[in-house]
Amino acid sequence: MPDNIVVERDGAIAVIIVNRPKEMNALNLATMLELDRIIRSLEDDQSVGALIITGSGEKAFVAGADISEMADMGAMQAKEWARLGQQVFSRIENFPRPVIAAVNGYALGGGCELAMACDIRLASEKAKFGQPEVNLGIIPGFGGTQRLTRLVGKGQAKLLIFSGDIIDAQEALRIGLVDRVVSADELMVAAKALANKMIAKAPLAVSQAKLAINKGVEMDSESGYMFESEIFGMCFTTADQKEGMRAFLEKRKPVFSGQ
Ligand code: CO8
Repeated sequence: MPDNIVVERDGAIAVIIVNRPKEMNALNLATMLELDRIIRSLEDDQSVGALIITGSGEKAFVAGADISEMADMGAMQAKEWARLGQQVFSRIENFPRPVIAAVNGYALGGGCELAMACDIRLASEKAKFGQPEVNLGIIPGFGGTQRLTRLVGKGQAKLLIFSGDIIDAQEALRIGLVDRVVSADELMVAAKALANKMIAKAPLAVSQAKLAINKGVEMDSESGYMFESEIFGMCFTTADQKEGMRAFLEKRKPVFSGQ
């Protein structure tokens, strides 16, 4: 049986490839469970400094949840399927190290939602984005109504979700749905260069900054500032803070230990 998810290692980077190219990498239940298992195992693997998530083949990142599996679902089953997807995507969002989506083609429905669960979205100029669920009589169910609204604001989120429009990478960049657009040939090189740049920084500082942003955005500003100052103080208990500041003062490059 072919793997629905393939993991390739390149140094400290783990590249997760959704691998159902004939089905435009649509997420069926088996693929979602495989993704969950892989993310859990990578969480515990300290040799992994960053993840890149991408799709197999030329055309699609992920074209959504698998429609053939959903067509005959009842309400309870659909709700459970949505909850499972939400939990897996939250696990990706809260992965303790950086996660980059390298969006190589269609990122529709659950595919756009998967990209939004990543920290940073790098898109090929061929990438296309949309939440076309209303064409199927449903709404986004893997966190799209929440993450898209937080990323691009209510107006643009409603424009995309109510219209089902598919937008190109430049428009996605303009509204803030993606963070950088590169040529298709450069996508993986650019994603790996970005991952390696982050991996070279103080690892605890990067993961704590991620925590401060992800948790802080759910809080009122004052609680967010408090949370930030807690984490800021905690950084001063690390060897990497000592090393980073000492290296600056000694005019040399820091050597971080991740401690
Ligand atoms: N599910 C299942 N199969 C798919 C999907 C999908 N989402 N997308 C594409 N495929 C299949 C096609 O059926 C086709 O199969 P076959 O070769 O057997 O006919 C194959 O992939 C190739 O697709 P096309 O022939 O359609 O290729 P095109 O290049 O003409 O079009 C598109 C590419 C534009 C990506 C087109 O396939 C498309 O519109 N796909 C559907 C996109 C979509 O509607 N996505 C949203 C799905 S719903 C969703 O994601 C909700 C998430 C939350 C779920 C909550 C749980 C209840």
